[in-house]
Amino acid sequence: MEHSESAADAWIAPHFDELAVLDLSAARVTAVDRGRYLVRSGSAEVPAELTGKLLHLAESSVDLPCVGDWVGVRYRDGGTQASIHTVLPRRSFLRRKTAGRDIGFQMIAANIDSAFIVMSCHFDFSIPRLERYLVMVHDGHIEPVVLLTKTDLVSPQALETLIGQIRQVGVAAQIVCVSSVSGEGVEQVRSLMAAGKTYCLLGSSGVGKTTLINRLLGDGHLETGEVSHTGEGRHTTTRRHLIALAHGALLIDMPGMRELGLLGAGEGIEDTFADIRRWAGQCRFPDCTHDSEPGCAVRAAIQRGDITEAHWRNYLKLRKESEFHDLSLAERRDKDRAFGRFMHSYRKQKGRPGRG
Ligand SMILES: Nc1nc2c(ncn2[C@@H]2O[C@H](COP(=O)(O)OP(=O)(O)OP(=O)(O)O)[C@@H](O)[C@H]2O)c(=O)[nH]1
Ligand SMILES: [Mg+2]
Ligand SMILES: [Zn+2]
Repeated sequence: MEHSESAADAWIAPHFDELAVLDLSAARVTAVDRGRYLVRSGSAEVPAELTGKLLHLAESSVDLPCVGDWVGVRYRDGGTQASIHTVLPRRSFLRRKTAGRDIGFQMIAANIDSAFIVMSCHFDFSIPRLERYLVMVHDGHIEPVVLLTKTDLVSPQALETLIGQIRQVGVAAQIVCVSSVSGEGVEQVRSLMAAGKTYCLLGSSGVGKTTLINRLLGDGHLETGEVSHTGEGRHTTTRRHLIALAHGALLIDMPGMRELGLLGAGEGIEDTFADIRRWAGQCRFPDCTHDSEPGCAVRAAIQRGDITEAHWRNYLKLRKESEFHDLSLAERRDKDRAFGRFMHSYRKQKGRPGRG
């Protein structure tokens, strides 16, 4: 069976044998665009569509393939088309609450080893937003790395201050400073990416994600905004795409996310705010609400300046938001209805002549 035989893929290998029994081949989803897919096995990338059975068995959109998924496919038309029969288990994932009034989750990408959280040190720098991305990444069992881009637009002292602000909120992840204009840090980013492993770039629109990928590719074949000297860019990336770099690492470019919803799991929050959890463990009362109890270690830490007030407020905010989004039964029914509408439009689109 054809697949890249690197150690990074070892976890998925047993599933390939299961596929072989079903006479299916393993492939990786490299792009998803409104119900249309691209899958790759080896170096060939072909269009693919879902089988009716997979659609029928899916209980929510979370069960459908997303970028980075390993899937079981059957090729047809001389290998120029594929049908996706099954989605293999995910080792890690990025997901968010679906936008709008429908309650549920949207899978953004799967099977990512490490996520680069990209923030421009010029116009986009925001600690609360960084914390939000960190929660999402931790929740999906992915290792975060922070990339500070457009360093050519700030002084070295200003950059030091920004790094200090990140460290102050207890972020232990590696921080890499990059400028796609001067080239600073680009080779460092490349050296962090191992052959056969999968990475993604997460961050607001215009922070320079695609520009960096083009630097890494060395040929600029992905479209970006016009080069601008103010650092504000125009938005161009409209879909997620898994790209193979020359040295064998895989990288997913993402459109900037406008609405970054949270999920109903506290795990990512507890990991991201580990410093607060540490202090909370030292409060006199185990059920301390860190409000007005005596012997509260959290409030003491804030007073001493070990935790900033803003860091604490953002923790409370994100925790409240995640509790709020835990699905009640009634909400789940709404979600199922929303999924039904999605399936309806998907089937209609699939049935349209001249498509897929
Ligand atoms: N000064 C400076 N400008 C940069 C740098 N990197 C990117 N830019 C500019 O920033 C703008 C946006 O860059 P993109 O790479 O398209 O940003 P993106 O993060 O891919 O944006 P979306 O695709 O919308 O999510 C463009 O005008 C780039 O030329 C940098 O290191 N320094
Ligand atoms: Mg882009
Ligand atoms: Zn307390």
